[in-house]
Amino acid sequence: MVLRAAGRVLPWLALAIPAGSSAAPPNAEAVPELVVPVQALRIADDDGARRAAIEPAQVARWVEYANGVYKAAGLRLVFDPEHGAFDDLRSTLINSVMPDENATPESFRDSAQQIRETSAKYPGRMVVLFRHGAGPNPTGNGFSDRSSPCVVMPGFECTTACSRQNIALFAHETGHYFGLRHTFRYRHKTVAEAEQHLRDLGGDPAVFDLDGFADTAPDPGIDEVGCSEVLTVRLNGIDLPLPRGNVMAYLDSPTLSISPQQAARVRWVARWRKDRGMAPSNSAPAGAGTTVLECEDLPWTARGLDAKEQPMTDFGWYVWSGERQLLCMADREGAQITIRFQVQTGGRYAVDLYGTLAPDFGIIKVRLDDGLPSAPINLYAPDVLVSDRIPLGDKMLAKGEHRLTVTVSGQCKESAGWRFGLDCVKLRAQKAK
Ligand SMILES: [Ca+2]
Ligand SMILES: [Ca+2]
Ligand SMILES: [Zn+2]
Repeated sequence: MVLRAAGRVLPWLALAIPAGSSAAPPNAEAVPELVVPVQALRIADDDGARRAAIEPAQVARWVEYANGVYKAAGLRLVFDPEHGAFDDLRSTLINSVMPDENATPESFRDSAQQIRETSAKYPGRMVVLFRHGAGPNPTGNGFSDRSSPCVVMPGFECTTACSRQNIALFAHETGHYFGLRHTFRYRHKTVAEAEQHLRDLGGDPAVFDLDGFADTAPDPGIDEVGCSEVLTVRLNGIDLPLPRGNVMAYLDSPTLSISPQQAARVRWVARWRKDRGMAPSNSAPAGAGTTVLECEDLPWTARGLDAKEQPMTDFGWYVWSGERQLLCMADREGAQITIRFQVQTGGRYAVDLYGTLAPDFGIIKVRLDDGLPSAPINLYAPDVLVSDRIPLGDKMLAKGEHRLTVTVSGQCKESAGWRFGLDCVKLRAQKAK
């Protein structure tokens, strides 16, 4: 018996073959609209061969379908090929990128870098890369993730679900891009396989839940019922309703939608993306004259908290600087940490802090040397995300040692804790005035 851990956190690489077709249900509640422009790029190899089989009208159909699904989140994607939103790009590297469960940050490095550089050319837009795939035959799958700078898609007619063109694929990948996980944690071929696995896991169907949302049923992820109309499966005598009709399941349905909790998450992550140019990152390449100080590598002293270096590759690849942060495990207001760093060349610098947002993170204030504390910085997010650039202002920094003191100053009502994460500080040398 092979159990494929499809829900394993593989940032960027949430493989998707969802089923479904037709229109989405009407919007129930009125929420202020979040408008996101889509930038489509049709990829071919460096020599122009193996061009992805996608036309602007097909992108428009995928976008229209996704808009039906995400109307419940107040999200509207706008695709305007008449004004540059559809472009061609030659890159064998991007054209060949495929999700692979054996992928590692190292094996993905070159593709990730080129994908991020490409996406960065379209700030404020949701970049969608249509590529051919790794082999001579076109791929049918797509992928994205909340930490990804873009959505990666196949050609329109190259992807099928339940023997039909997969009109829901883009809506599904858009869900990943805006922070949604699958409804299932594992994939099973048959009901019997899921039954056995559930027994092995102790019998509580809650183990099948991946997304943490109470309003999406814990999905046993059974392939053999995907293209059926089965609404409930019985596992070890327990009747499990399937989340058929949910865009983040792999279950065929004439209509697809999102739950209220999914809608709230999409909205939150869409806001987070929009506020940061759509592709937030703590690890964008530093230009000349910029010094990157990794917080996890600097000496520190603390009062009222302990801190440790934390690898961040479980939460996203190539978005945290150095792929690690300094996790500060504060459990109360007033706890603080002081990080010391050296300035090699005295002068005026724009000082930027890059940190982490998480469900149990608090509100911090940051002080450089003996200066005034910053305005409160809220590090809460419903999922683990990068902060992107937090400007601390222009400062005169003399050659020698300096201190950055971070104090917990509060907690927003949604947060489950007082912790915080510091990724890096970037010092951008400013011209003398
Ligand atoms: Ca759930
Ligand atoms: Ca770091
Ligand atoms: Zn997926």
